[in-house]
Amino acid sequence: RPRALSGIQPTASSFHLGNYLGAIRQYVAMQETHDAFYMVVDLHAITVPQDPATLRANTRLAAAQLLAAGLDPERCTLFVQSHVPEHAQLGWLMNCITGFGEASRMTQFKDKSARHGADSATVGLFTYPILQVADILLYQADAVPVGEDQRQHIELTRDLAERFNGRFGATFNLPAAHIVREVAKIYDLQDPTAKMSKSAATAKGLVNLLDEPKASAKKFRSAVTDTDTVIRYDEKEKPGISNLLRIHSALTGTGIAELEEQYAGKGYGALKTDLAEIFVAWVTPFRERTQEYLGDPETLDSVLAEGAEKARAVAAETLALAYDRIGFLPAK
Ligand code: AQP
Repeated sequence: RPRALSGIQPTASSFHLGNYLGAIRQYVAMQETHDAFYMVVDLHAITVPQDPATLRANTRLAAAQLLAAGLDPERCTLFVQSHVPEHAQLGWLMNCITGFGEASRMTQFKDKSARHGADSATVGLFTYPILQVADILLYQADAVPVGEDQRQHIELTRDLAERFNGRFGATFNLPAAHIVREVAKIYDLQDPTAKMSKSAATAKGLVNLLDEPKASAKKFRSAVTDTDTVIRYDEKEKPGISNLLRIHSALTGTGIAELEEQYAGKGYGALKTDLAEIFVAWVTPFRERTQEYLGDPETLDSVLAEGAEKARAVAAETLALAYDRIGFLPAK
């Protein structure tokens, strides 16, 4: 089986619909086709300030949501990044083969540092894509399921793997991004030209999975659309309607063309109301399952401990090979 690897940050009190459709759904599907490794990336979370108690709680919460979404510890390896020290260790090697200019071209750093203020952005935030490179290469991953915003980081991963292999001999597998076009970028419900994101301009545009479903339904019903009345997929002219159609299609499995037919002659209100109901029907059991996993932290922690053990076995082997290739003297 090919290998898959991905990670998600424990930086919020809930995942949002963009995280779910863009990434987590693919994690679940790839359990069937790949030898899959998924992690809660707490090392990445601390690239921006975190309150320790909140970070710890959000890490368990992230794991509970991943299980509630359908990850099965029997069919994938689920773990917490800091439980596998090889990530930070290989991260250092990757830092040492990355050009400063190359790292400076990462657009996410530009966006995020602008948001936090250039002077208060940390060096960790600057080098986080390089740690992500190590995350992926440690598992010799073939496929990395992510949203569109991560494409540049997967390209960096391939560049650095090729560079290392070229300098020191074949060490790392070259991975490819696994991006599902239709859900690669879910947009903010209030600003359908901006990515749905936890740092959204207004809370009204962000659909959090653990929010009260009634509140999320209201957000769908008041989604920003256009002044036309025809329900038609057109990303340029109708970004709001196109976003709603894509979400509808992803949650129901109905093709976009079929949806256009289904809503022919109906108003925007019908689409919004239906979508609100579809979302509530999906999210209600998801929230219940998350609470069940959270209610049993001992089981949750032992799932994560077993995952870390399985992950370490693979990571340690790759790190040992990379240490040898780069010329480190073996410890006796
Ligand atoms: N809007 C989105 N559409 C599709 N995929 C998305 N992802 C995030 N937003 C969307 C994907 O979710 C995965 C986990 O992302 P992360 O843990 O790195 O979270 P993030 O990117 O920090 O999430 P936000 O909300 O976008 O955070 P900020 O506001 O800090 O930028 C990734 O695979 C990501 O592509």
